[in-house]
Amino acid sequence: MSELSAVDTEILIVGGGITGIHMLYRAKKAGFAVRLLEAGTGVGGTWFWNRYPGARLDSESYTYGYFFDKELREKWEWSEQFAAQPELERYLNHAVDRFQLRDDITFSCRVIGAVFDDDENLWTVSTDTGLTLRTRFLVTATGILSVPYIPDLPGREDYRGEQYHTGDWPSESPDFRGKRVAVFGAGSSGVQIVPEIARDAATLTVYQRTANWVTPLNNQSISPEGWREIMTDFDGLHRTCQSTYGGFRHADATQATFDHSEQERRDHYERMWNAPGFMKLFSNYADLMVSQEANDAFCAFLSEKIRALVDDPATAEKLIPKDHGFGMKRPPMGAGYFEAFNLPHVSLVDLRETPVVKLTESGIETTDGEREFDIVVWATGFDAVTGALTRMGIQGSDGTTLKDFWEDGPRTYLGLQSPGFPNLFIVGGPHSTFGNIPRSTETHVDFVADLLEYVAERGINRVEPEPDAEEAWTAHAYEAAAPVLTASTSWYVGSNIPGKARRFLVYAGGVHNYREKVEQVAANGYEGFRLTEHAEVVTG
Ligand code: NA7
Repeated sequence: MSELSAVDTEILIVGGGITGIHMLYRAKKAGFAVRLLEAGTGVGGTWFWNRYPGARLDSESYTYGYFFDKELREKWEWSEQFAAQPELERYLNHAVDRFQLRDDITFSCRVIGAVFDDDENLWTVSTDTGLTLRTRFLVTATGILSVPYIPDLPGREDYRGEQYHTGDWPSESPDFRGKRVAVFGAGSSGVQIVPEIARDAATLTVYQRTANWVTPLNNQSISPEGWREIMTDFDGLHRTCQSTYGGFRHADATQATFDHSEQERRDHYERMWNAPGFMKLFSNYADLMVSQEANDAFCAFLSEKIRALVDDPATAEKLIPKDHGFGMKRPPMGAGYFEAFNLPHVSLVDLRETPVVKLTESGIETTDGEREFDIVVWATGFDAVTGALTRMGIQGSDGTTLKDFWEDGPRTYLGLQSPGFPNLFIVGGPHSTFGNIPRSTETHVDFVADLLEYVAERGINRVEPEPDAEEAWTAHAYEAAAPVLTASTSWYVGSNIPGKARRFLVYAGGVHNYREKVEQVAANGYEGFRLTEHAEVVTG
């Protein structure tokens, strides 16, 4: 690769999660001078910070892990269909060591500013350690769920007990034994942590604002025979994941809800209830997410299940969502969530009936009175998708910040670049497909790594999207979301963060279609990107 003067590194990657590590591997293999900056003390990203009890995948482990290296695939034997956080963290550390990437990572180093030099076509990146680096290309792999959000409830600073956010969990996990614990939030994190805390705590009170359609994850350990079967055709498994809407191994549904008789439908729903992970969303009926009537039919079935699982009918009714259908928010999957409410020391506070008045020194006061707690757990989500990027102090070629540029919602070409921010690539950010995240971000990593090799071979030192291409892709991203049934409150649309623009943040066109699209863009000489050698435009 070319020698560049006044540059500390050719490629600087921000974020050492599953995507950043993959990007580092590809960049290093291509021979670039590359460095990765990571805020944590270890690798893992989401799987480093979310180390709360019960944190677990709901994508099948072997379809979530890397496919790019045959030996890595075959030598790492996953113990469960849906691995728990510690196994994921071990796996990512294993990958880093196997490919000798650790020395290329600077840990405990958070990016706080990135300013583009329009004359030199370089980024100057500053960090909270005082380290400043000049780089030709800046690649962010900061994750879509990496900025924890704690609601600004009155009196939070008065509360004297312990408090933790699931997305920023201490390495020394708190001891819940004999403690009075409150949990806020009933998303995936709340649903995973509640049964774990219920096991140990003296009392557990769940503060629920919105009930969620929680379905069983149906996890299992993987037997040696099961593993041999998975190993027989890893390439086929990879192809399957890349050819489905959500990047999973589960076939996309083809039948419509009301093509089946009532009995057939019941049997099908029962199969879905007992199916692993996201099969119950993607292999359900094809009209589940576009027809309200179809969605209502599945929700009626799920409501019956909740009523059967929860002993107290009044509690069961509170746990049944009334304001959105299945899949319209990210559906949590768990084990023993509803059952936890049958335990005598576990109770539910419905914040719609009795809202929080304030936190006090010793607990939480709602309109129903005060309860005292030793520990409060915030499972209250993240400033999702754009949060990490708009906080990074990114300033483009004319001084505009990315935060301002995206004030009314993200604007991107292919989710990868925004005009005015040359040489900045976002891998796994807004307008990126969702579902089985690594299957979505591997497309980004492959595309960006290929593009960087392409430009390096041609002496091109500036890559940015054509404004028309950005406009068309942004419009397309919003159009693709239009037919999909979505809850009005969800991180999908940014509504969980006060003041955030309400825009559909991810790309609803499907992992398979997205991959086809970017392959076509590359085959057409990276159409939509303006590639510049010094001051002169050479292609685009
Ligand atoms: P989520 O899915 O964003 O869930 C956050 C939860 O916190 C949700 O139930 C919220 O209720 C609740 N919340 C937020 N603010 C409040 C206040 N002020 N009071 C009470 N409850 C509140 O985050 P998770 O960490 O569970 O999951 C994030 C992703 O990780 C998940 O989608 C998977 O991809 C993995 P609301 O529904 O907004 O009323």
